[in-house]
Amino acid sequence: MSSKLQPYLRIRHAQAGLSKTCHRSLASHAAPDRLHPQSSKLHTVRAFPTSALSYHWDTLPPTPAQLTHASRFFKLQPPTFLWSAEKFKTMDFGDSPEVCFLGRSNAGKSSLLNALLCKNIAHTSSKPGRTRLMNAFAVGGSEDNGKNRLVVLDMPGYGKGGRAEWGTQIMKYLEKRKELKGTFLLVDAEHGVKKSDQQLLAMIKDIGIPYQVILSKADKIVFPRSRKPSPKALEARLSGLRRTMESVKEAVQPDSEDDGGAVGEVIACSSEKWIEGKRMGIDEVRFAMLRAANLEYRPSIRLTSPVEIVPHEEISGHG
Ligand SMILES: Nc1nc2c(ncn2[C@@H]2O[C@H](COP(=O)(O)OP(=O)(O)OP(=O)(O)O)[C@@H](O)[C@H]2O)c(=O)[nH]1
Ligand SMILES: [Mg+2]
Repeated sequence: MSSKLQPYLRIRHAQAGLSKTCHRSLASHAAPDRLHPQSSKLHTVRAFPTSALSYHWDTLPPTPAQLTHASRFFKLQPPTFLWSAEKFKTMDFGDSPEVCFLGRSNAGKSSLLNALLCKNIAHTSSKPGRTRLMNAFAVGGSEDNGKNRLVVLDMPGYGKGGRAEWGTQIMKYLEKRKELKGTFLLVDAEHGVKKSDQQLLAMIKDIGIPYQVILSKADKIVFPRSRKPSPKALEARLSGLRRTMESVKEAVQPDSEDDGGAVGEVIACSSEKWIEGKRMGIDEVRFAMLRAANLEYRPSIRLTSPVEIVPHEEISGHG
């Protein structure tokens, strides 16, 4: 073989293989989605570009395998209600990873939680101020030692319908809770980031905890009427959604140096609208929650025998 074509590195006796390492064992089947599209009055839309529902400026979008794993994680075991607390000091002790949902009253936090957990477990209302306590739910079952795999908190909202005392307790939680791995700030896609959201973002940045914005009720932008839109109308609506996502980036992380805990992506979702058998953006939010808690599926390449690095001289016969 011509020495010019010789590789500089040669792998001897190595059989490279892909091994999929799951962080959690999964049964071969997922529990059926209890809130199935058939119960929804809205239509299913075909050939929808789901990648348009998120904007990643600093992260990689999840792979199909990661989305499947996230979906199964949430469906494998039924979620359970753990506790409600009015004040930070009355919260139950926790040693499981936690993520929480924050946002203005009526932003859709409790509805999103129900969609993520496939169960109407959190109270919702068309009137702002429905959730008055900090409510914790366990997702994904428990470890062998009985520890919950993931705990999700639904919080009272701020802004119209909210109360100052709720804000005080939420801030205490954000500042002091050791198990908090990620904060998801829900922003209504129709209204965008409001002043009260900006104030909360400034406080979260100050505390230095990881956070990410989720655009809720994206169906209202993309499918304002339940009818299937024409391709042109759909394109215009997705462009509108993209502009909203770009404005979120500006509010969250105007330049990539200024991260302060920001996860460099925005996900748009809907708790009500189904596309091709899935709720809009829900698996993507599930993945983001697992990633915050270090529970996401990470495929890894495993070499079954060690790699030997051979010097160039030895390969070309000059050694
Ligand atoms: N179209 C649409 N409506 C939604 C969606 N999510 C929630 N809603 C509606 O928005 C209203 C408020 O929803 P909630 O989930 O109670 O909002 P919340 O943020 O928990 O509100 P508070 O508990 O008051 O802070 C309800 O009427 C929901 O039906 C969505 O994805 N699409
Ligand atoms: Mg609520």
